[in-house]
Amino acid sequence: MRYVLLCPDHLLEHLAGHATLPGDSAVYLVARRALRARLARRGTAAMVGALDDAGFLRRALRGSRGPAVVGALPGRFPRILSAVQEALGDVPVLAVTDESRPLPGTTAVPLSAFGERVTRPALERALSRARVERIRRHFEGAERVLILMQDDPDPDAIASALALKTLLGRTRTSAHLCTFGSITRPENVAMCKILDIEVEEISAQALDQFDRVAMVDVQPSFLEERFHGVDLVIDHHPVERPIRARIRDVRPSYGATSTILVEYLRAADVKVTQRLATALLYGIKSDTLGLERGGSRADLEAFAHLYLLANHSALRRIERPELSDAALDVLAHGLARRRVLGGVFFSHLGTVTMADLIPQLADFGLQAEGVEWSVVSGVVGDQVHVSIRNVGYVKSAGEVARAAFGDLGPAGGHRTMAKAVAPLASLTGGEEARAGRGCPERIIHRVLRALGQNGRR
Ligand SMILES: [Mn+2]
Repeated sequence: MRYVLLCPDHLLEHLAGHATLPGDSAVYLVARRALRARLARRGTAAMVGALDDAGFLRRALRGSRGPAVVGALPGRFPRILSAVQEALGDVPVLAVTDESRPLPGTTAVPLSAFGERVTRPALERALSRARVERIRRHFEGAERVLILMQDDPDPDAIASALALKTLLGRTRTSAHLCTFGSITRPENVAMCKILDIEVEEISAQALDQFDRVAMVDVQPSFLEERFHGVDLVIDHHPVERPIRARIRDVRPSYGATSTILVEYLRAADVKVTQRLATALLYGIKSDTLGLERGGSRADLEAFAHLYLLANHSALRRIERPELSDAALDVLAHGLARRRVLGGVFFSHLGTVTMADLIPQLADFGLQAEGVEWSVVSGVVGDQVHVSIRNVGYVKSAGEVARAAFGDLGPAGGHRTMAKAVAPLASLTGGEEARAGRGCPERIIHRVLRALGQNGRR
C-alpha cells in the first residue's frame, strides 16, 4: 500500500527505530547524509537525494509498493509535496507537523496531539495508580472489610462493589458486599444470580464487626444510619454534604461509579475477568441508559474496554429475563385488551402474581405506532400498581404520575419512567379490575386529565 509520510527530520530517527508502519516495507528518503548515517546506526537504511525533485522520487521508489517516509525540515514540505504529486499522482500524503496552518492536500498528524493522546492519559494513569496504592495500603491487614451500597443497590453499585473487592485482592470471607436494604428489581436480582455475586443484607449494628468501611456509588449522608470512621467513598453523585471519610474519590461528571473502578483496575494492571467485565459493563450501561444519559468520555472509554471482555449472552439474559408461558399469557391478554386514546397506550393486566410484568408491558406499549405515553396497571394484593412511560420529549413522567395519582398513594419517578401505587378501591370497582376486563375508567380519566387532554377523547 503506497502512501507518503512527511516527517520533520529530527523525528525520523524515533519513527524509524520504533514505529511499525502499515503496508509493505517502507523506503526512507532524506536530504542530508548525516541523517542517513544516524538512521543506519539504528539499523534503518535511507536514500539521500533532492526531495523536491520528482525525478529523484520516482527513481527512489521504483520497485517498491510500500510507503515512502520523507524526512525534511517542515519549511520544505510544500515544495516536497508538489514533487510527490508530480511523481506519484494522487497518493495519500500525511504530514507530521507542528504548524497550525495545514498543508493543503495532506492529512495532518499534529504533534500537539502528543500531549493530549500520550502524555495526558499516561499522567492520569499514574495518578490512578498512586490512588490505588493509597487505598490498598489503607485496607492492608484489615481482617473484615465492609463494602457498602445504597439501600436498593443498582447494577452500578453492585459492579463497583465487586470491582473494589477485586482491586483489594479479597475473597468473600474477607470483604463483604452489603446493603441495609435489599435488592428488589428483577434485573438486579438476575444480575447477582447469573454472575454469582453475593450481596448481604445487614443492619446498622453489624457495622461494629468490620475493621474497614468502604462505600461505593453512595455517600454517608445519603443513608439514614450514622457512621463514624468511614474509610473510603467512591461515588459519582453530586456532593450534598461534606463527606467525612479518610479517602474520597467523587466525580460527578462521570456517568457511573463503575467507570472510576475500571480506571483503577486498568491503572493497577489487575486482570478483569469476564464475570467482572460483564458486571461493570452492565453497571455503566444501566446508569447511563446505554450511554445516552450523562455518559462522559471516560464512560465511553471504559465501555469500549469492557465491551471486548464481557459475556454478552449473560448480559442479554440479565437485561431480558426469560418469560414463562404464564407470563406470556398475561402479556398477550394485556396486549389484546389495550386501548389507545390521545396518543396514550393503556392496558390493565388484572391481578398479577408477577408484578414486574406491569413495567415490562409499559415499556413495550411505547413501541405502538403513534404513541407518546404508555400506562399499564395491574392489581398486586389489594393495591393497584401503575407504570407510566413516555418517549422522552414530553412532560416528565414523574410529574404526571404525581398529578394523576399523588392524592391516593406514593407516586413519582423520572423524566421517562414513573410509578404509582393506590388502594384497589380508590381506582376500581374491585372485582372487575381484579379480572382485568379492560382498563378502569378512573385510571384513564386521571391520566388524561394530568396530561391536560381530557378533551381529546
Ligand atoms: Mn451509579
